[in-house]
Amino acid sequence: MKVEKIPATEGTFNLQDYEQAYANFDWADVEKAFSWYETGKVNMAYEAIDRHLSTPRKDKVALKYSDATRDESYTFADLSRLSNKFGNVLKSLDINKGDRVFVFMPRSPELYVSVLGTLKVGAIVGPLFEAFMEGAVRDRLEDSEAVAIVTTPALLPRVPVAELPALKHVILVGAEGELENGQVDFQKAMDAASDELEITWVDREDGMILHYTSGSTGKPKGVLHVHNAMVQHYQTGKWVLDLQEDDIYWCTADPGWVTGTSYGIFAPWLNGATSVIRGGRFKPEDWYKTLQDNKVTVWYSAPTSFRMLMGAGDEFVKQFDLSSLRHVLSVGEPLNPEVVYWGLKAFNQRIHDNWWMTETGGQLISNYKSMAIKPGSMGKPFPGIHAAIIDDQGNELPPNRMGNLAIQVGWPSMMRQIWKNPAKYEEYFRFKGWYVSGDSAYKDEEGYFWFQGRVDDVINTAGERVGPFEVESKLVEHPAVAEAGVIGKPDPVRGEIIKAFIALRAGYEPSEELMEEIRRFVKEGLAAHAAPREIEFRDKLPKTRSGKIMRRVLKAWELGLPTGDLSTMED
Ligand code: 6R9
Repeated sequence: MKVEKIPATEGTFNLQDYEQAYANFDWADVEKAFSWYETGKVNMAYEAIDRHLSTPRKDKVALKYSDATRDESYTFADLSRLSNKFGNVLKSLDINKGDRVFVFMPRSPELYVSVLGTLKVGAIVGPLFEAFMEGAVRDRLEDSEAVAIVTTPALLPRVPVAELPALKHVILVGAEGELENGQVDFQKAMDAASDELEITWVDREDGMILHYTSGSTGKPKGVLHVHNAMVQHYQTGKWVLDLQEDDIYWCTADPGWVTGTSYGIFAPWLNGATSVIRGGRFKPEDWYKTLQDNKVTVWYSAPTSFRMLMGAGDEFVKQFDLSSLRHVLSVGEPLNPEVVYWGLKAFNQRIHDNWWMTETGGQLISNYKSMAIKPGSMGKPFPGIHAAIIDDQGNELPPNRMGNLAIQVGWPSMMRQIWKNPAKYEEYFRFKGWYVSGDSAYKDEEGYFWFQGRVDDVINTAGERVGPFEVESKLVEHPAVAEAGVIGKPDPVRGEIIKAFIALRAGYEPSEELMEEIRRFVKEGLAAHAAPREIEFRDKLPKTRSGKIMRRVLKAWELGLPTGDLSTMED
């Protein structure tokens, strides 16, 4: 296959020669960058924030936050002080090392301070999307036996406190009026807390953050990362994000998604960069203004956002001065070549695609500034990462053969546990020595990797991973729904949209109104992004003899493709 290449760029980038860097790389060398290399005292929050206080970065802006009503800057010293205070708030509630503390609120400085303060007392952070509805919140808090949640009065009704025996404290940001037993006023507690804190030192292998993510079956799984992940966050921040001292960096991801923590919190601050955080919802004008007004130099976003910006038109972009940009990156789903060419035209930047997962904790395959880009490819493995395509027996395949994208085990930010589910964890490692991603891909003869799809049925809509099973389970809770099968249907803007095939219960007739009602039911019961944009009523759904809905058959029908082997399908 002949593919066009966009030539390498230069600049301040320090991975000058990929091949050589790859050959000479050793994670052990990266460890020397951390203070624990000398002191033996480990804590992610210390390395990301407090370590900089003995350097000129102390008074540098770490967090530049804005939304419709706020515009605030926090230095590394400010974040150190505030997270110390929050650490003391948690200590006063007897929250300690290993306890799970969830954050459930819109992006705000308080959210970032809460994450850092939680880490400082050695507790494990569990970030949630503000869009989660009660059921989604319950599943996660229940499974992890969280002891505290930081949230807002507006979101509080979605926290089923009475059904969560382990949950002892609800910390309310923006609390008003009388509080109930177990509720804490964030601001009052912060005001009263000392800004000096004895950081809880942990082991590099101790739990740090718990991200719940969807699989194709069952409930969401809790992916546990440890403090040692910082080794990967730091070095990929240097070589993939290309963070330099004077950069103004903007990662558009919410901390509810792993990109919003690994690369929205850890990587930039470990590298001492200024991080821009924009609150509120996506609006093209708002985003371009954020880039322009903050003079953003490094911008990390997702294909779905780039596609929406592209959709807003080329004339629109020209109204903004985006000349500060020097490096643009994308993750979350396949980056269409069309979007890469648009980036060149619209703001004269290559968009650098990279690939990784919640489970991998950090970037594994990337396009680097120093490398030619083949639009449509995810790039090449990061130094220290051995990626390969393996067949269903675990054998490595030669170039240009599609198979399972797998990574040799042993990189610093690899997940260490699926919370309380060792069997699920082991499934990823079913071939000795390999982590199997669940994605299919191939590698070309030059070592570039090309994404092909999910091996399982997980849907990726606008960068959000949605397990079909979760949506189906919610659908069948509706009184009119007998059975539901949910698939991702290719969509030019969102990557995929959720399409539901529904068989109705007797006595119910298909109608527009019913469709709307069912959609609303999922939206309110699960999350807005999980609600099916398309619904098709059918008399019967294709199922296996053991009763599993055959999504691949639904998908084949939808796309007009051959259905493949139907031997397991019920009559
Ligand atoms: C970081 C993140 C992981 C899944 C992954 C794959 C898809 C991510 C991609 C990509 C094509 C890319 N994905 N990056 N597909 N090209 N550059 O996205 O984590 O939310 O866990 O999703 O997303 O299918 O397996 P997560």
